[in-house]
Formats: sequence, structure tokens, C-alpha cells
Amino acid sequence: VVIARDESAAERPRVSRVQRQIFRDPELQRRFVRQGFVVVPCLTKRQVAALRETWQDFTVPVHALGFSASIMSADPAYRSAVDEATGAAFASVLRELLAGYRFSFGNYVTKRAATGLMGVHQDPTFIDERYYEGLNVWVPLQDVTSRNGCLRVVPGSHDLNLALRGTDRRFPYPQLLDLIHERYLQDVPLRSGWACITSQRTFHGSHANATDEDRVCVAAIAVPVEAELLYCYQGRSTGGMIDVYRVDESYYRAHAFGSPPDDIVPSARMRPAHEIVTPERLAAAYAGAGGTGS
Ligand SMILES: O=C(O)CCC(=O)C(=O)O
Repeated sequence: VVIARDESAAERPRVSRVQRQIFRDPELQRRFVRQGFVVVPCLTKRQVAALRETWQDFTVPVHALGFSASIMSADPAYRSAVDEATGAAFASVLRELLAGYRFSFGNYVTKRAATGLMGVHQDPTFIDERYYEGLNVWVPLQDVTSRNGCLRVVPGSHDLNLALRGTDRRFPYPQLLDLIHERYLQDVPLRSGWACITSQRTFHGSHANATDEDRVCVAAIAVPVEAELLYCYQGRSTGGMIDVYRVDESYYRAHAFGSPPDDIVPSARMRPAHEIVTPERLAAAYAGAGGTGS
């Protein structure tokens, strides 16, 4: 195991998203760089209906959980089927929307009826964000509002913490949560088939599903074509450190996200080095994204 040197935020090169074009449409690019997310039409009615039917046909334990994403399942047949169904649906639209990105893997993201909220968090690191921008393309298969679990995002928050994030998804700034809820979380209600595309660093969560219908979404992880995938594991065996594994898509199909890798060797062990985020930095990031607070 290589114990990698800690890199302070000041030493770390800034993410290359500033130089690299992500969206083909310059207006979407501008909005994404400014806000850390964009909303776009994505899947057709027919694709939405087919994906919903495919979801219905799966009788896998992971779908019985209150909240689930397919990568929480270690069932390779199920994961491959999800990748196939979502990959086919996303293929052409991601090609049209994004410049030089690949569909890495897909998920059903399910929030069963009467399931609680998803707390504010950043997504785990899937690629080397010193050089690349990773995207989560989240698409509901029914309309979503604050009643049934729409996303909530903090505009501008993608610039606040560039640190490596492991499988321990606890939000590193619990002292800011009241303030974030009070002033900065913005609901993103969506029609079915529309996408909210977020940077994996954007602070976000989702409302509870207070209805008696399951809320089902699909999500694609999209990364630059040349970017190597990483699995950043944190667990009892790492003592709070993050073990970084170089993997590929097949790894995420066969391995349950969050569980310890058994048969591969990490390329580095890193100390989590979250940036300091003060109420002032948060306010400035939000204002920079065009938010006015409330
Ligand atoms: O689907 C949801 O309710 C939240 C999804 C989410 O935040 C995530 O997968 O990171």
C-alpha cells in the first residue's frame, strides 16, 4: 500500500472543468460551471415506460429497501441487466448532450412509498477530479415534486469541497446543515424523462416520498472517455482513511458499493482532506451561482 502524501486544497490543481468542455451546448456549459447542475429533457416517453416496466420485472432484494441504488447490489446478473437497459436508453442522448463523455454505469434509484428524506451529501469520488468532472444524470420515471422525493440541490456548492470522497457518505459539514436547509437548498421538481445533471461534488439530497406510490428514477454515471474509474473505499479496515482502487466498469457490476474489496490492492491510501467551508464561503458560492437566499 502506498501511503500517498496529503495534498492540501491550496496545492491541489483546480478541476479542469474550467478548461474542458463538458456540454456541447455553450449555454448549458455556462450554467453547469456556474451552478453545478443543469436541467434538460432527456428520455422519451417510450424509454421511460420501458425502463419502468423493466424495473417492475426485477424481483431483487435491493429493490425492497426503502431507498436503493442498483450499485448497492452485488448481484452481477441484475447489475448487468440494469447497465444494459439504462445504457441503451442513455446512449444517444448522452452523445448529443456531452462532449467526449462515456456512460460508465447505470442505476435504478428507488424510493419506495412512504420513505424518508435523503440527507444532504456529495456523491463519492468515481474518477480523479483533479483532472476530470464526473456527472450524475438523474432522471425520474414519473413526475417528481417535493411530495414524492424530488432532488434538492445547493447551487454553486460544487466548488466548495474538491477533496476525495470515500464510501462513507456522511456530510463533512454537519454544522452547516441547518443553514443549508434554511437558506440554500433548492427543490428541483421534474417531469418524467427530464434530467437533473449534477457534478458529483454538488451538495444535494432529496425530499421524503410522502405518497403511497414508489418513486423510481434511473441515473447514469457519465465520465470523460479517457478517465479511469476509481473505487474509494472507507471502512473499519481503513481506520477512517480512504483506500483508492483503480477499477473499471465491470468492478461496479460485480461488487456491492460500500463493501470492502477483497481481492485487489489499493494504489493509494489517502487521509480525507475536506476543505474548510464557512457560512461565508457557502453564501459566496450560492451568490456566485445567482442565488439570492431566503
Ligand atoms: O434518488 C434520490 O432520492 C437521491 C439520489 C442521490 O442523492 C444520490 O444517489 O446521490
